[in-house]
Amino acid sequence: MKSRRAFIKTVAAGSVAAGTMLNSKLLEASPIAYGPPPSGQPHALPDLPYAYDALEPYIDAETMKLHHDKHHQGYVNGLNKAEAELAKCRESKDYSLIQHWSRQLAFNGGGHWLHSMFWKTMAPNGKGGGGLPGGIVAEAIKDSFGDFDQFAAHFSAAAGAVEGSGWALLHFRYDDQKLVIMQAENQQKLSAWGSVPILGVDVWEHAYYIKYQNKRADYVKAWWNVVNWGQVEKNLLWILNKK
Ligand code: MN3
Repeated sequence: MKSRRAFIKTVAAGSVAAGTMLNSKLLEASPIAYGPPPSGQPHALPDLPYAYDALEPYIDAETMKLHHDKHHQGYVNGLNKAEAELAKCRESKDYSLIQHWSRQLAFNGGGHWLHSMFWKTMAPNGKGGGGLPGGIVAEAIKDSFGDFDQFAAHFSAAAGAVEGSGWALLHFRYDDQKLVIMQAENQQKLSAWGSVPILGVDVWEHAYYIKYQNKRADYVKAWWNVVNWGQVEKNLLWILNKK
């Protein structure tokens, strides 16, 4: 029988090996959001995959610049700060602010992940953006919602009805292999475990107010013209291949 000390040593060595494997083999390949930061580096703002004005006239350049450069950067900074503060908690064994930093981790981590996905699942209209999904995404939508029009009406309604700031999200749910539409308040509340988003629309006012003012429904209607269904398919295929 192993001594307690030897057991701890074995478990610790296993943890290191597992961490290395996760970093290099699994997370790096994820196409959905941002992928892992370079080893030991803080989280970083990903580049937009197109110019600020590329989604005009549906989403204006000024909104895109502020949204990406200021808002998304803010979530990246907040996530790095939360992780640094949680590391300090572990070092000092002072957990008096654990609730605050745990909340910051969820809010800013959610913001960084969702925005990274959001930029990638849009593309200029006619150049990867808009139209209808094909292939496995079309099949999955039919299987889960009946047809595309029913899916789109449901999704738009969910986006329009988010209270305050948040998102409408299309998730893949692992256990029954269905697509489900959920809302998220802020960046992190109201979605269920066991599923992962493959598409989302940001309905915080910062996402549309300059061009659309209070007309969120008009913004969501315009957003369909820039949805990058090819990226949504990549997201879904990646999940299915990782099962
Ligand atoms: Mn936003």
